[in-house]
Amino acid sequence: MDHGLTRMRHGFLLHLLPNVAEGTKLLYKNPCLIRVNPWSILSILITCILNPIGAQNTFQLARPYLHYESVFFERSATLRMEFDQANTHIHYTTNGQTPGEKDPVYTSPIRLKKNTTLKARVFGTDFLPSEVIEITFFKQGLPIESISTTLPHDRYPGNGKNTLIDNQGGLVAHSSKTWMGFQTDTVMLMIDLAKPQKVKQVLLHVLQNQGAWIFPPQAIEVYADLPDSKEWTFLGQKSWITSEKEDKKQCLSLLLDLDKQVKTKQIILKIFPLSKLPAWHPGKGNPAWLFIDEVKLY
Ligand SMILES: [Ca+2]
Repeated sequence: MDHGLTRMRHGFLLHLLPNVAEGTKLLYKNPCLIRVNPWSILSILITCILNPIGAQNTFQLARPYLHYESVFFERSATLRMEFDQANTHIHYTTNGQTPGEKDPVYTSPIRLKKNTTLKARVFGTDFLPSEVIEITFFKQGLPIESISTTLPHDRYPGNGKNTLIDNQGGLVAHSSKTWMGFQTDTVMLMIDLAKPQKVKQVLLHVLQNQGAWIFPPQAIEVYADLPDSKEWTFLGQKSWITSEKEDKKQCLSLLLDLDKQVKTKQIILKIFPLSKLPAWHPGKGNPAWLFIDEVKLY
């Protein structure tokens, strides 16, 4: 999967940003959980025999809890972080850098007022620092009046017709009502803006949980209703490989930058879910699920 920035064939830039990893409160029941694997256990035993005093720093701390209502917000969002173990500190950054011990220490809830990617990591005496947890928050885009969608699957209807424009979402649990789940060959989203606006970006927020057969889409096409055309104007498309193995359950932000701004009141997104699960997957050959929780125009 192409993380980062990819030049699109028809004039878009696409950012595929890993958003929420596994560290939400829903998934981390035990913040003090220590991660080890068989090789590290063997390593610890050898280290204990050779150097009993220095053995403890072989253990790695788990990542911190993140508490938030949604990664989407109108005016501001509040993020609370937690790690309940003595002699540990959460360090974080908002500049894209990997947090180190010289970066700010989390002491109280953080209020965010603009699009922000936050990275956090736990440090503690005698332990290896945790892995980095990363989350991106998104401010309200252009005011959307309504949205029509392909009917979602009966089991994952979301939370009503405004599910994709209600500023709720960003939870990794696919059972959350914030997700609309689709298992079909094409998903259409017709977005009506409150008034004609210059649109330069489209954001689609999706889930990746390969164990539950949920993959990002393999392609998106964008159309706009422009005043000088009687038909929908094709603005471009992007396709990419989404079938590579990824163990992490995470939200992904698909951000499409239009090269030129178009003024329109209606946008259609034609989204193509992954049609066949890859050969390495237990469900190989079957269609993948597509889970979407929010769409935004900027
Ligand atoms: Ca939503």
